[in-house]
Amino acid sequence: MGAITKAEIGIGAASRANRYLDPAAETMPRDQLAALQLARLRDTVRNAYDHVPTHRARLDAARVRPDDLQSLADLRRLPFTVKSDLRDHYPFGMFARPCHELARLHASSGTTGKPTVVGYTRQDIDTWADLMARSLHCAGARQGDVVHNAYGYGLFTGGLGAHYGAERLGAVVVPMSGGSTERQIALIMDFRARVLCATPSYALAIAEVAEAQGVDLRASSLEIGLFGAEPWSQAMRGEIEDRLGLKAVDIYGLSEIMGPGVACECECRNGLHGWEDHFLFEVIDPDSGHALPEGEAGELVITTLTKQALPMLRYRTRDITRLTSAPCDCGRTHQRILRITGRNDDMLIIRGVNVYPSQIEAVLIGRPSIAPHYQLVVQRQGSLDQVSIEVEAQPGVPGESFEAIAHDVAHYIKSMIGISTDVLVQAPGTIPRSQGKAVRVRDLRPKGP
Ligand code: DLL
Repeated sequence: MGAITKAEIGIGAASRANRYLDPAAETMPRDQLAALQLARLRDTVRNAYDHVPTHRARLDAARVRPDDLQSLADLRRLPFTVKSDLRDHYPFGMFARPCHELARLHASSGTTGKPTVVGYTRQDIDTWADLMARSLHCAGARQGDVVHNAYGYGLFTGGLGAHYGAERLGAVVVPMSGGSTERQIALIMDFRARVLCATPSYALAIAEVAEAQGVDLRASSLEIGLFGAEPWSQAMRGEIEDRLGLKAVDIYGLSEIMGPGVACECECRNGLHGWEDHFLFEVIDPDSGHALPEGEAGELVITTLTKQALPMLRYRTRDITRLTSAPCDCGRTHQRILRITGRNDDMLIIRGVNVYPSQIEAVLIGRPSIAPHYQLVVQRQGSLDQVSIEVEAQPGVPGESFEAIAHDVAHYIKSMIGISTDVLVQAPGTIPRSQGKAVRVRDLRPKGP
């Protein structure tokens, strides 16, 4: 097959010019947006109060009735919801609709105990498809594009979420799922995909396999990647863009709230627009639970505004980020969530210093002789946590130099983040590659109190 230039891929120039998929919603003046949010918040609280006993009991305890909400500031009177609420009421106890009225269930396999189950009515699926289409469009995908979807299909929301959104956009979906990386590469080339949907770690695994096969994906039809489902650093973005020759766009979501498409970057790539006509976003201090002023880093809390089956009141995501409502050059009026630096659960406290894996990633990527694959191994030595970092040498780097590289990396981490770590440099290919969410931390500390 002859080489195709990116300009030859069949997308109408006219449709490229359409910046917004839903201009009225995406550029809604903020006062109108606030009025819409308040009306929808009242409906959501009513739905939760009338149909979910746990919400009703908590709202009663907080002395809040659905009709009491006078302004959006009253949001702070609502009780929080946490992940364990879903587990404690497994499988359907937090649903506001009986199971037979649902169209779909998804679930995430928790590391401990019962999975978290989420449900959707037909209308919820429809809204999700709209928001995912909006996100894809916001990232630069257009009607007629071939969208290669390497998010896992099944109970994980990534695969079907991106699938329905791409179909709603009018794109041509390749429902690939994760795995069979060689085949993925062949199909990206043969079907001339313009858009790749994958976790950032799997995108890198695709790049690596392509390079080993002698396939230059940088010269392929790929132009845009929608990467999310796990934290990734700006350095990782650069690495992926260099090796895949595309524009890497950050997309965020979580199954408890909907799935992918809760927020997405636009062409400015300076934070992810959170779709405020369907969700309310807050950032709180994770210890005190108090709302933080805009711009301060804390735990992201999300309230759904249109979900029927699983209304969520002030859901504590455990994701750490900041919000800004400063105007964006793209013209969208929706707030931006800045890059998620990590999850509260992933935060390591190393000799008193709080560290997220993504901070270490940002330091590792781009170091000479080091490949962008790593794992942090946490162990307990006496009463102290000890972190060792396993990294891989780039192919072709001689084994004799591993120790010197390790020394250099440890020194660099110490100077950039301020923590002392043991670094172990291993041969290329040693660290397991992900086909979905990468496992960055191996926690070998004893479990329990
Ligand atoms: O990961 C949904 C998704 C699929 C998002 C595909 C984006 C793309 P869960 O499996 O429920 O849902 O995991 C949600 O993943 O709370 C974050 O900790 C993390 N996460 C998701 N997107 C990002 C992102 C999907 N862009 C959890 N950056 C969330 C950092 C992310 N972390």
